[in-house]
Amino acid sequence: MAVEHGQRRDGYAGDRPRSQERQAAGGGGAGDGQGQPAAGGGRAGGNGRRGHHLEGEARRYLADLVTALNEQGRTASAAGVERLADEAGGQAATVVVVGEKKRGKSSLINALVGRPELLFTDVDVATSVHVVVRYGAREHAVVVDREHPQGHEIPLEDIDTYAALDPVTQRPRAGGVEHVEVYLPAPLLAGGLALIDTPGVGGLVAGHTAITLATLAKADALLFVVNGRSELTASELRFLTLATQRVSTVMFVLTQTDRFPGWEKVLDADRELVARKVPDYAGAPWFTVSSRRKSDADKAELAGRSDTAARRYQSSGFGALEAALRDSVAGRADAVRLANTVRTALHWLRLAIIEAGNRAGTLGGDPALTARVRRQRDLLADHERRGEGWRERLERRTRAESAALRRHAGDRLEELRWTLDQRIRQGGGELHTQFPADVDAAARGLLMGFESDLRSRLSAVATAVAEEFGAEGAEAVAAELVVAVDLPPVPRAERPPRGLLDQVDRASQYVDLGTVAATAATVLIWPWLGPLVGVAIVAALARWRGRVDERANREADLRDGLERVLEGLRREMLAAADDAVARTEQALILHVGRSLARARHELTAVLEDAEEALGLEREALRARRAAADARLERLERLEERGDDILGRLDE
Ligand SMILES: Nc1nc2c(ncn2[C@@H]2O[C@H](COP(=O)(O)OP(=O)(O)OP(=O)(O)O)[C@@H](O)[C@H]2O)c(=O)[nH]1
Ligand SMILES: [Mg+2]
Repeated sequence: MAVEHGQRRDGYAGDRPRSQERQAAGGGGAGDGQGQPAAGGGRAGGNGRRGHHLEGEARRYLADLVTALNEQGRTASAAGVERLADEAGGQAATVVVVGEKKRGKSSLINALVGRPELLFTDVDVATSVHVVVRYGAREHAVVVDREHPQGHEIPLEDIDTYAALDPVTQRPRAGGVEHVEVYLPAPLLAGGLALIDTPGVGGLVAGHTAITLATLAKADALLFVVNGRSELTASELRFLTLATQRVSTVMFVLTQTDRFPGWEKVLDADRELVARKVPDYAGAPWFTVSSRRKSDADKAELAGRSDTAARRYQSSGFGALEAALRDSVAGRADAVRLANTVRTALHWLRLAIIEAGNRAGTLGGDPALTARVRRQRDLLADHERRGEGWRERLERRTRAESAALRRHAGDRLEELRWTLDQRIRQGGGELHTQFPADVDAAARGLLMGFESDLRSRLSAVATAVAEEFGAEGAEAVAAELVVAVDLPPVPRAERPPRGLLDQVDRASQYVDLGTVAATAATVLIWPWLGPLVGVAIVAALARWRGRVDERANREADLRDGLERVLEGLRREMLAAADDAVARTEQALILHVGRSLARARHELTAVLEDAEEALGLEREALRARRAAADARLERLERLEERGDDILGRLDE
């Protein structure tokens, strides 16, 4: 949704009726929001989300599909569809809010959720860790720290104790905090959004920026916050350049328009800078807002002064921004997730149709069918004979991925060395006290990014293996990869620690990988990746931090400490990668073997049906044939319905 500078108008798009929408008196919003319906309200189902307009239809469809699959005796597939439907509903689109220190990120989030006091915004108190703000029917906050990797609850008023820098020492008020999660029943969040507040880009330079970038790679959109005082800085532009490799949906928000009268000039300069320095984002929309006015509107609304509230809201510029978040981000992510779910469910349905067709054909005593089934059995036998062959191919592929991962780890470590080295060169009074925290956060960010890369590469390997069989007609292998996730031999992590990345979920991740098997692969390999950013790393970082702390007196000591941290990181990353690759390879071998056996079992059953059919009376055969045909027709009608929903979701 591109917003043209110069077309300033605004629509009241909050909780109030459309009749209160008005053209802006000027100055406030730069957007095209035209009074979209409110995002508020809850949906039955407990998570408070309102979801995509086709969600109800898609869910009814999936429920019918589950019934049909169960009737057909395909209970594992039915359970798979149910699980996918559950997962598709609960995920919010994630928006990461980024910007230089003190631009107004936290104030913007407060204004978006209608809670001016939620995140602290004192002039001299900066955000120190990532804060995820998401929907929750019950208001509460959770801190994830070194002592509580599963999180512990705190009152909302205490958020600043865990997520703020001490204004005097410029160090975090509480040590060891990984991130904070805040749950609120705010209408915008109920519409399917989660917002992540981040420490300023120019603050703890390398550290938090690395974490923010890792988060971005899994997020649905980046909201980049600037203010009306000054143009984009070099570090902001550098961040944006790095961001282009990770997220394609970006929205720029110029805030504090009530405070800086010269904001229009700054806006022009910023747009020009982005076009020149970060051309990938040249077409991204800009919104101009005042969080102060939005909060004032909320206060007036609470006091029952609706007209004043509507006026202030309009001049705040939030109408356009909220509409864009709801439609372009939350709505789009919902559509992608629903489409993925329906697409995967359709794949299972098609397997059921093949089976139903086979059975109906068998009951007709069709000799061609018997021959075809025999051929399929031969094909599977052939697969098994060539077992050694595919294993070798799999090994070659995993070796290539290992090598790519090593290169990737090396590149990222070099990038980190460069940034931390710059930090040492910059010097400054607080360098020695801040450096360990910088290194700590940077290392965590690096590992998060590495984990993402590892996961998507291994998913790609699993997909390729499944497709190898799919291509030769044994689609069951791909489906079995999914179904097999439920079977016992797959080791599952006890309860993986609650990492920041788990809070972020990108709707398009399945789409990138394409097929049903990718879904399977993502689920399959997850259990081994949990510990990567978990306990072992946290403990190792604590050790390294201790060492850096001890001797951080001279620049040479800082560099010395840094080198040791980088070396430790390299070792940990490579070991984790080798382990995950080896386990994935083993799992694939196991699952493909099992899938082949199961597919053979099914085909044998069809053959037995065929043999039995030959011995049956003609009359009895006709009745069974009619029932089988009716079942097949029902399934085919379901397929048409699914294709139709998919077509509308993809529009
Ligand atoms: N007048 C006015 N002041 C604002 C507005 N938005 C933010 N501020 C003020 O600007 C200052 C910085 O706002 P924050 O929201 O803390 O900024 P931030 O980007 O989260 O800062 P860091 O967490 O330190 O990076 C605070 O004093 C806010 O009260 C606005 O729209 N209008
Ligand atoms: Mg802040």
